[in-house]
Amino acid sequence: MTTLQEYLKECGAADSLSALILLIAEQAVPIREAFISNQNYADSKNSSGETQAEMDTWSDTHITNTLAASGLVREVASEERDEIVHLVESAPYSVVMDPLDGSSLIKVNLCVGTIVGIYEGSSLQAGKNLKAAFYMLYGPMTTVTVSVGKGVAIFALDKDGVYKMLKNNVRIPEGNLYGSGGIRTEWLEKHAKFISRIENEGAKNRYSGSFVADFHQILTYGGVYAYPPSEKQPNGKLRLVFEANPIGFLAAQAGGAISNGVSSTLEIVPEKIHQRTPIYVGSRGMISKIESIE
Ligand code: AFP
Repeated sequence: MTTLQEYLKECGAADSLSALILLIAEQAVPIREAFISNQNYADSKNSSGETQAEMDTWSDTHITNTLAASGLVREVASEERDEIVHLVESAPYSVVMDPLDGSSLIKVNLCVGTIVGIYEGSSLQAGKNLKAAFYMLYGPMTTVTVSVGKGVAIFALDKDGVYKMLKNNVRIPEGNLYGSGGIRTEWLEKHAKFISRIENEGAKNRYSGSFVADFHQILTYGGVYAYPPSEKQPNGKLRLVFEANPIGFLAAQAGGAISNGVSSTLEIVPEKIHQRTPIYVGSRGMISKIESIE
């Protein structure tokens, strides 16, 4: 079975990029071990004003320290920090990350993950410029879903600590699942129309509260994950840099798409690190439908 390391080589990824991906992917082991002693919320808020879980700050510190020691990273932009962390100025890569996505689900032992994007140069670039994007999922298995611009592949961590390929050339089927964030009574007309249209066409609702896990389901079965805008949150809840861009890159590499409801978020050059965006990500048919509604 092809290992993650072999796959990256076959894709022609630069040795330094492969080393960085493997280094971050290896951190799934200590992150998983830390769940048991970091079950609670911390007394802190992140830059978006959300209460941080102990695992948010633990994973953020752990991965940032690991990146600092690697010598491969120029900047780290993390959902859990106000500012970009500047490391080695001459280093080739910048890392954007949500170190622990879906952290409200830790207490209930549902699936959460780590989302990562890697750019050459600085961290505030359009998502279409990503050199690599991947996420680790801490579910029944520990998996890595990765793209270095040559399609998408999924690997599972075995008992010897090696990521072995589960699936190559992953394609998002058109599918019929949807998961939408926000409160139904606060949905704007466009989003409400979209959801009722796809429900009338037979779409079934599945939403957990962990973007990365919900996206993985859409990647596998097809459909759409949405976090829409509302009057109170005109840009929705999710973040362009840490969440939309890496996941959108993976979706596009799997034949799907990401949109803010009007056009692709992968084209947007971020103006600030914690910029939010409405998100619709999934199969191409679903994304065309939301974009076609006035
Ligand atoms: P964090 O756990 O990293 O704060 O992210 C949670 C999240 O951004 C995303 O993973 C979920 O899909 C979404 O928020 C859930 O939001 P609601 O609780 O409003 O449904």
